[in-house]
Amino acid sequence: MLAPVATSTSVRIDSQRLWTSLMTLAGIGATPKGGVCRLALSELDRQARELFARWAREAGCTLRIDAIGNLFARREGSDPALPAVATGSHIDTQPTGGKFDGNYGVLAGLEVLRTLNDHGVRTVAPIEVCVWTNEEGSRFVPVMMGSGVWAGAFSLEHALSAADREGVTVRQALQAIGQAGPAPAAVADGAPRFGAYFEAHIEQGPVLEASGRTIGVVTGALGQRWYDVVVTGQEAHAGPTPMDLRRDALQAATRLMQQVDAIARAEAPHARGTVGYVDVFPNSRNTIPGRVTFTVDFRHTDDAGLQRMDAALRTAVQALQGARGVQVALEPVVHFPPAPFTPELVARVRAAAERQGLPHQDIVSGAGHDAVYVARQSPTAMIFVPCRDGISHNEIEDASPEHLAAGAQVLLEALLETAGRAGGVDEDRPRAAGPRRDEPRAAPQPGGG
Ligand code: HGY
Ligand code: MN
Ligand code: MN
Repeated sequence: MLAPVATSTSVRIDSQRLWTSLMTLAGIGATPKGGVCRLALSELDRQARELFARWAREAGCTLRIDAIGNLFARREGSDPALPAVATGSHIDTQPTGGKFDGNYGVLAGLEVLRTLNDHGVRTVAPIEVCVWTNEEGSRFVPVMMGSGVWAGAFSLEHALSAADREGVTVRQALQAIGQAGPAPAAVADGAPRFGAYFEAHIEQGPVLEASGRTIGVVTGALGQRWYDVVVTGQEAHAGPTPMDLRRDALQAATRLMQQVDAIARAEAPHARGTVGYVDVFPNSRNTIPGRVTFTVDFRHTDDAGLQRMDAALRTAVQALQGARGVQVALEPVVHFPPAPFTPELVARVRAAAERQGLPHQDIVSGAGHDAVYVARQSPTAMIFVPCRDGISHNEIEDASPEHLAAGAQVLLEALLETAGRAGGVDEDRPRAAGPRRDEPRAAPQPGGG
């Protein structure tokens, strides 16, 4: 990893251009309530990828796409043999997602490249902005899919064969939108590691706003365990069937769902437990439900805690098995332990916030991020900014241009310090006249700057 070079810079990101780019991207999949619904590998995801690719090319980047659809926009440095210093996030959203979850990290990275172009700054190491496939895990499981394949958390085949609730596989969806690329998807198969990776993201919780801080210096992220649960009873008529002869899948499932909440509360304040998806079959008001499918999302600050929650859930399932004439199937679908980020890079983020005079605090991420898997292969850190009322995974998700700009400036500082600065400002480079706000300037060509 490169030793730090510049400790501060007069190279300032363009807040208005960042905001305009965010609002332009948010127009793809915009919802009436002001959010974004852009599911992974959908037509809307394709449109958003195309827009990002156009912007990245206009900024002088080359584009690489791998076999799971991860996109890498590369700005060359003076020493292309060095591992890239990378940033990025995701542009797929929740069904009732917001404008900033993931999108901010990708566009903050692009804004850094545009700003370096504006100032004719060449770095020593190349910089790459990543768009990771299917971070949300809403349409396709596992979550953080593209970064998980890249890091070796699961195989490319495991990811490609994952299917959505309509039975469409990731492989089919990638083909349908033309996003299956030729580059190797896993580090183990030759995908390049990074010299360092920094991801900017909204906090998606209330801590920074409540404490009046602008920057979250993210030290790590909670571990997670996800499950699919199927409770099987027997459909029967709601009228003639006596209460004690019913095999009511929904009544049994709701008891288990209550247990999910109780198991997490028993580990408070270090744990989270959520049932986010429920499907009742046949979902008819006068038929006793014969089958209920639901999801469990457990999180914890330490893996032993996650282990206890797993054991408690299995005990609850066991106790329900056979009771009330139902069968319960529990399938683990995601498990990753808590992820600490790289102290040296975390310190670099903290120092950059301090140099900018930005109020900051250390924080652990409750949300999973691609950085969690990237940290398995490359030195990694994250930068958080507040979001309004701590609300995310909600169409009202909001963040202030000032906070978003501050986070992008900290990102620029961290990237520039880590990638190293190859030379002075290219003074004779004509500074483009005021472009359309989201029209970036081309990168300095190799040999210039
Ligand atoms: O679930 C998460 O934490 C992330 O939004 N995928
Ligand atoms: Mn996210
Ligand atoms: Mn999310």
